[in-house]
Amino acid sequence: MFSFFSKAQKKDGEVVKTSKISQAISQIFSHKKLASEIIDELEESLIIADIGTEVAMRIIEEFRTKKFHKEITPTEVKEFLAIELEKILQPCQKALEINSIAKPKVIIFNGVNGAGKTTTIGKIAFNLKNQNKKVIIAACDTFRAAASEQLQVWAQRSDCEIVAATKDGEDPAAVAFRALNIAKENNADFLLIDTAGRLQNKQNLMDELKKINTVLKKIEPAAPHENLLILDATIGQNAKQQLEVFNQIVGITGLVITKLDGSAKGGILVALADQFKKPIYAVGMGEKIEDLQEFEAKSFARSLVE
Ligand SMILES: Nc1nc2c(ncn2[C@@H]2O[C@H](COP(=O)(O)OP(=O)(O)OP(=O)(O)O)[C@@H](O)[C@H]2O)c(=O)[nH]1
Ligand SMILES: [Mg+2]
Repeated sequence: MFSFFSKAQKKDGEVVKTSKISQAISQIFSHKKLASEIIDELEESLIIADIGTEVAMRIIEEFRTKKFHKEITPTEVKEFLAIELEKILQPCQKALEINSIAKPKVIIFNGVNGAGKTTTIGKIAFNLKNQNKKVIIAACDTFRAAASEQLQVWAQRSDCEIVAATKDGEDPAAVAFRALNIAKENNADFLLIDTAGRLQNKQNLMDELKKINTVLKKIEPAAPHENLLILDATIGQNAKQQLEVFNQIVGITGLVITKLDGSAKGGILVALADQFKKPIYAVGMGEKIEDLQEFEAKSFARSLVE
C-alpha cells in the first residue's frame, strides 16, 4: 500500500473553511421557528450547498423519522448531519494503491479546461519525488504552446523529467507513446500524463483521449493503470455530468477534487460519492505545490457542517 502522501502531510480536518450549511443552521435557530419550518430550511440549505436534491431529501426524511424533540440544539443538528454525510462519503476514502510490480505506473489526468490537471500533476510529482520515486511527466496537452511550458515549470519544481512534443501540435497519443517507452527504458516508477482540457460534449476531443489509452496498451496492455478525473469543486452540479461522460469514454478510476480552499461548495463531493462511489484520491486546497491533501471522509463531513 502506498499513497500520494508522505506521513507528514496527512493533516486532520483542514478542509472546507466556510460552509453554507453551518450558516443556515445558525440562522434557522436564531429565528426560533416551528419544527417543520426548521426542517424545510435545513433541506434547502443542503441543496444550496450542492449536496444534491435526492441526497438532501433522503437525509431530511431520516431526520423526520428520528422525531427529534422541539428543543433540539444546533449542535445536535450538526452532529446528526455530520454522521449522515460521513456515511455517504466513507466508501470514497481510498488511498491510491500502487502495485510495485507494475512499473511504470501509468496515470492519465483528464478533465475540462482549467479544472486543475497540470497543477495537480505538479503537486503529485512533488509528493512522489519526496518518497524517492522516479517520476516522468508526459506533456500531452499539445493544443496550446503555453501548456507544455507550464508543465515544465512544475517538473523543475519537483525535479522530474518531462517528455514533450517535438513539433507544434504533435498528436498527443504520439507523445504518450514515446513517453511510455522512455519511462520503461529509464525504469521509472510513475508516468504522469497531462492532457488538454476538453468539454465532455466535444466528441472529437473525447475520441483523442480514447486514442491515448489505446496506444499505451500497444506497449503495455495493463496501461493506463489509472484514469483520474480532475474536478473543480466550484462548478457545482455540473461535475456529475462531467464524471458521467468521461467515465463512459475512458473509465474513470478515481477523482481529485480541486479548489476546495475557501469554497463553500464542498457539498458536491457528497452528491458525487452518493451517485458514483468513485475513490477520491486527493483534494486540492490551493495553488502551491504542497496544497494537496488526502481525502478524509470524517473530517470532511464535519467541516461541511461546522
Ligand atoms: N485555489 C486553487 N486554485 C487551484 C487549485 N488547483 C488548481 N488551481 C488553479 O486553477 C487554475 C487552472 O489550473 P491548471 O492546473 O492550469 O488547470 P488545467 O486543468 O491544467 O487547465 P487546462 O490545461 O487549461 O485545461 C490555475 O490558476 C491554478 O493555479 C486548487 O486546489 N486551489
Ligand atoms: Mg493544463
